[in-house]
Amino acid sequence: MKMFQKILVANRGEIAVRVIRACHELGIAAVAVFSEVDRAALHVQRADEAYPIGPAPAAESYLNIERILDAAKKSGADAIHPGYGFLSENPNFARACAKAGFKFIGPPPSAMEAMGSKTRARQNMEQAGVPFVPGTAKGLRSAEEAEQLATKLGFPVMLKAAAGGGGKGMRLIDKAAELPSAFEAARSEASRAFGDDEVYLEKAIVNPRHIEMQVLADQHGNTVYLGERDCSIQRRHQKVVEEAPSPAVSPEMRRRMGEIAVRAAQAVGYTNAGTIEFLADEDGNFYFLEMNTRLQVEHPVTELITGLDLVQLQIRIAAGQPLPFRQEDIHLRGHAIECRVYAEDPENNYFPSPGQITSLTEPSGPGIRLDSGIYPGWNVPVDYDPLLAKLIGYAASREQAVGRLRRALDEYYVGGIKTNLPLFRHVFEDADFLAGKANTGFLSRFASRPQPAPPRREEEIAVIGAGIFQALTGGATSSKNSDEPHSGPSAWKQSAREEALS
Ligand code: MV4
Repeated sequence: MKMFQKILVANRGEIAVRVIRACHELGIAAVAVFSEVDRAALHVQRADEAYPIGPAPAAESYLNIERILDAAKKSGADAIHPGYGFLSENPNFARACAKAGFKFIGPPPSAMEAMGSKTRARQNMEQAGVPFVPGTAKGLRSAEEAEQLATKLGFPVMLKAAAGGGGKGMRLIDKAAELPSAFEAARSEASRAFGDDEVYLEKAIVNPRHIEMQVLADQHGNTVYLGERDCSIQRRHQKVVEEAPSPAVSPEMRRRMGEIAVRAAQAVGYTNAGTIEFLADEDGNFYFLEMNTRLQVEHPVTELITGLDLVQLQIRIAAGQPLPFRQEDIHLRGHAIECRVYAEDPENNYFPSPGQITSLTEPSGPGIRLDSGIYPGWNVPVDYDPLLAKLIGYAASREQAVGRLRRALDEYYVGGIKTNLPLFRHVFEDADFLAGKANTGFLSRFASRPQPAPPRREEEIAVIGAGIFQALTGGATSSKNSDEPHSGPSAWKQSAREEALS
């Protein structure tokens, strides 16, 4: 199989940098595309060549198939990697790439479509013998039908949009009386949001965990699973902390879940990297939720515990190479936890906090990986998802991985904009999290509890301390006798700490 010479990365931010790195490690040239506000972005700097694709709005740039293909033609790329988000799960884009002569690094468009509608996915899973949440595999025709089925299923039930996903168009219904209005509302919302008013019912799983299984399939009929990720710590359906392996999955459950995920992928002729999402209840039962037909944000935690490079494997698979291992060759080792660092203000309802990064200190050292898309001076645009970087801690045990992340968070400083870094410091002190008991309700319970003030940055402590020292001593230099042994933090630093923590 001939390996690609040049790959265009149809994305931006940290994932574009990630894919460019994989290309360079394989000796493949990388082409970046950028919108006007991304002209100076890190992924543009890291690529071998870069092409403008339009103004800031995604619809006129990163979602513009024609402009991306124009850039691919100009660059002479052989293949296109979509990253995640944007066009990564768009079958028309995958088809347009192939039609224009570029290999799309991802699944066949038919597999995307088989999993794109949640009811079609459920029908496919039913045929494949994959357990899915009890409910209707087809859309509901009327509120009356919804009421009959809901009564049969037993309340509470979940009303969901077939074209939805990620929690959009979903409603929890506790009793029959709520159904007629909820049914009409869900249909009109689905029609507005997705242009498809099909809605269906599921038995509601109370306090579920979101556990997803990574699968990898080549073009020669080999499909393997690479272990699960626990993504239960989410805020408004946005994942915040992900980890592998899941504290709630035993080796036996992993094997069962993995084999079912492989069956699900094979049922739709899947190739390349994909993820089967499950809901797990408190009794260890798990149910197919949906399939993500793309590489996911949280792929690094799987890479760290398997020792595999998923992006390089995606490229090899797209180039026609067979998987270089079998299922029995895959062994999980250690524990990895990922923090998604967002440009959001925790003290203002996590609203996006765009703007210029005036200073940046990034963590490193043992067991720390940082997939970052920013640099000092970068102006975080308001036009896109506010993900800045992913901070991942890896160690032999979950406890050690948490300890590494606590240390790395103390080293991490982003000046000029607000970030959600303080949130992780609190999560990694929480008893339920430390006990591995976090389910999808964790963050909402967590948010309702009073949080200690965020620790101040050394820099801020130093400035405060200097001011206090100046006030206390009228500006004299340290009165310490230079040959006295240093006895702990200096007075001004200590007083600054006391002031900062008051
Ligand atoms: C559910 C559920 C409980 N029961 N379905 C949310 C987004 C989408 N992936 C499916 N989701 C859910 N579906 C049934 N039958 C609870 C959720 C859910 C959830 C799932 C995974 C991760 C976070 C979540 C947060 C709220 C609700």
